[in-house]
Amino acid sequence: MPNASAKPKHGRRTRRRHRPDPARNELVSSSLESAQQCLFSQDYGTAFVHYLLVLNLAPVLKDFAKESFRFTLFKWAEELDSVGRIQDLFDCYEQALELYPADEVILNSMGEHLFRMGFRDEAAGHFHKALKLRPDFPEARENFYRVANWLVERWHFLMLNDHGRNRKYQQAIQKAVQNGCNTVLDIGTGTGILGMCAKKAGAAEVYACELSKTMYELACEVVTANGMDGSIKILHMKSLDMEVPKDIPQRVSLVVTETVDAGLFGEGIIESLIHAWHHLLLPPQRGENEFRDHSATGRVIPAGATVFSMAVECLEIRRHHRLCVTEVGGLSMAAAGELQSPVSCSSEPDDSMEPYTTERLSRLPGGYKPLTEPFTALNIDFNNVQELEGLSSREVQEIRLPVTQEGVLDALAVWFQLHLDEESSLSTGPQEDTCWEQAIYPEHSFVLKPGDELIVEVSCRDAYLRLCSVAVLRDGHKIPLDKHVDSQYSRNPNPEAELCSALACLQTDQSQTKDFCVLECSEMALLNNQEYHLSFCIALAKLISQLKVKYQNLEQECAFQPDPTVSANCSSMFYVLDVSEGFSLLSLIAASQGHVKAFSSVEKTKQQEVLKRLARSNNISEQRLEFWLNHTEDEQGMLQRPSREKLWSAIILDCVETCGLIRQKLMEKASLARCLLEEGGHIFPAKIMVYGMLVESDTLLLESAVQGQEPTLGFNIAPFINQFTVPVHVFLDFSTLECRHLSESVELFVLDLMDTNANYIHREVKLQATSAGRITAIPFWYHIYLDQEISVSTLNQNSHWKQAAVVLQQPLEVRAGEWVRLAVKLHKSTISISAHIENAPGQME
Ligand code: 44T
Repeated sequence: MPNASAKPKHGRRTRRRHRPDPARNELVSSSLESAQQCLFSQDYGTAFVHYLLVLNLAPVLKDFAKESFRFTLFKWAEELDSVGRIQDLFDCYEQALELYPADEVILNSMGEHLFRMGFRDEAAGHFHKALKLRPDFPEARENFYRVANWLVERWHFLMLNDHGRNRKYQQAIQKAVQNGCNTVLDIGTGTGILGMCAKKAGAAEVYACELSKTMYELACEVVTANGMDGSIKILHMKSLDMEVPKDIPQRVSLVVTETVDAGLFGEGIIESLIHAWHHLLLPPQRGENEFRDHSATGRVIPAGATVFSMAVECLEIRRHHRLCVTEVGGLSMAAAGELQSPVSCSSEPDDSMEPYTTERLSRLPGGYKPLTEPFTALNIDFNNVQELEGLSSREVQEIRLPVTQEGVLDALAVWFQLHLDEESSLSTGPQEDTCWEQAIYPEHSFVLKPGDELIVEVSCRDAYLRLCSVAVLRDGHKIPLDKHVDSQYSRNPNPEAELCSALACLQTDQSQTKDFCVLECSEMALLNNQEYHLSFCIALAKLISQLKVKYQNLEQECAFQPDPTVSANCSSMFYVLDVSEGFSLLSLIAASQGHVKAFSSVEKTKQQEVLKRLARSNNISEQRLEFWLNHTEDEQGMLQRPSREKLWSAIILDCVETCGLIRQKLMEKASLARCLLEEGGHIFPAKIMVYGMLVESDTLLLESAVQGQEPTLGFNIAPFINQFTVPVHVFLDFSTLECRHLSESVELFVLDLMDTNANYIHREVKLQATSAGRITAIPFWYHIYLDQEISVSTLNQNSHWKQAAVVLQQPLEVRAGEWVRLAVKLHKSTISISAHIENAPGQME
């Protein structure tokens, strides 16, 4: 909740039994009239107050006034939101819900506001409630699916489906408990699985803590369903806030935890364990030969970890972290300045930057090339508190690595071995058959040769392991690998850019200030997507030349028709509006065409500066490019008219999200945009064609839900966590997905943005299975048609888009040659698909 006072104020209004009362009736009817009048004159605040009065005085009118009341509430909330009166907004919703506690539309709408304000758990609660009230309410369902991914991250399914990992943890816990560790704390319990293992192994007391509210509630449900609610105490808190005896009665002899991410330390395990050793665990076992009384000493599972790393060349990583091209859509990028992804590889780390991203190396399109052998970057003993404490204050360690293969150093990949105890361990390495991803530390794209030695600095700061290749030893010389690498070594040279930035530093004499512009990884990949920009450039040039012809014809007509209103329309300036989200070069590409004034939606100052620099260096007059979000309070007004006489020649919409889904509200935006076009003007793209294919993929199933009928380690977990299964899987890389294709690709749907009314909302597609198998999913992607001829596929190798897939609830067995009927639905911007075997009506998805 935004704050405590936003809670429903029950009992504020006392309800009395109403007797006929003419004065009251008078008040009700006059208030109702006022409400309707205010609504008509768009004074929503006053209308809302009148409605509250009416409905509180005359509850019989609730059904009658419901629609108008909702409308008033939503409009008033919009206004409150736009002026930042958030508390008032939530108060209004609370009041509305007092009147209509079971109104799924109000609940859903409140959820949407909560979600936008960042209250995801609360939002999810509202969507869930709305959905329970009306399971076929598509808005609430879509919203719930959107938050489900945030609330219960998809890796929970992977981990629970990883039987090897489950069994190893279970055995290690069982052994420890049997050896006498009989009081146990599970830190970050998730679904409660490790805590339940400890209980089942015979531990006398088991405690568990979980900081996520959704996961905590899930753990409570699971533990109850397994008959352990009386014997495991679950706390909704971060372990760092736990105290003895306030939260647990005494110190425990065993802490079990799997609060590790792909980079090992990202979930804060070091800090949690230091705290646990000081406040929650019994003192550690000292000395090897000492008599071991496990109930009087403390220990941790996992006992420790070894972190490995390796230098790799990988184009896929490079294009998400560096500008790899010198020209984009006809523009020279030389003056772009330094563009960085949010993942820093600087030797002086910037705290605001994450040191790594994560990828499953084995699934990267185009693969990767190891340039060194794997090396041990760090060894850590979780049972040694001094060592844990020393980690962050430890000196930076320098490691020298022989380069074994020639290639471009794009990243250091990191994985680890988790030592559960002396005997058993789990590895998250790229070669293993595990569900784990590896941590990726992007580097400077420097060409390494066999015989070189790479110098890597390893340190630990702010609970992150930091790795950075700082220099290369070649022929006895040390070449530093920071930003200003000598371009003779760099495979990804942007020498002009370096010259420009060097010049800029000289001019301002601020050679020390780091001036760079941060772009999201997907924005960087977009910039590197030359095909998309070139297609756009051609399509726009085509449109402009068509419009020019139209104007020339008009001008000729004007010459014979000296009517001032007509000749005013014959001016030869074209207005292009780019409403892409985030960083986009398209406005500048538009402005580079003659006679175009372009409006960009780029908001961040640094990014605007990059566009301005590029405009200057590409000889585009500054007046040709405007950042309309900068100087308009009236967004709508601006959108509507670039100048008094003109409408837009082209409006560029950003139609597909990087994750592979159609952008929300795309069709609404397209309808609006269409009204703002001049005659002959275009929306880019003009249409989108959706393609799909039948596949059998176990990988997708493992990421979607806990599979199989067997209980997980003997516990009943699946039905609970599977409530958070969503039917559409996003951020998929179809080119590397382990799957069997069971059909050719087929056109599923066409979305016409130039004529949104022409779109169907339901379509049946029949396709023939090319081989026998189990249809588990239907991956889908788009051909984005900029105009009738020019299109870009989101499946292209250099695309910055990923794909999405509908995962069927029940796999569908199919024989080769059999026909499959797909029912494809589009609701707002959400695609849903169900599959049926033709001539077998009983079998349904
Ligand atoms: N993901 C691995 C990271 N927690 C696992 O709230 C591997 C990612 C992954 N609770 C693909 C594959 C994989 N006190 O529910 C979470 C979290 C909770 C705590 C209480 C604390 N100090 C903490 C710290 C974390 O612990 C749970 C598990 S964190 C594991 C992260 C399959 N992508």
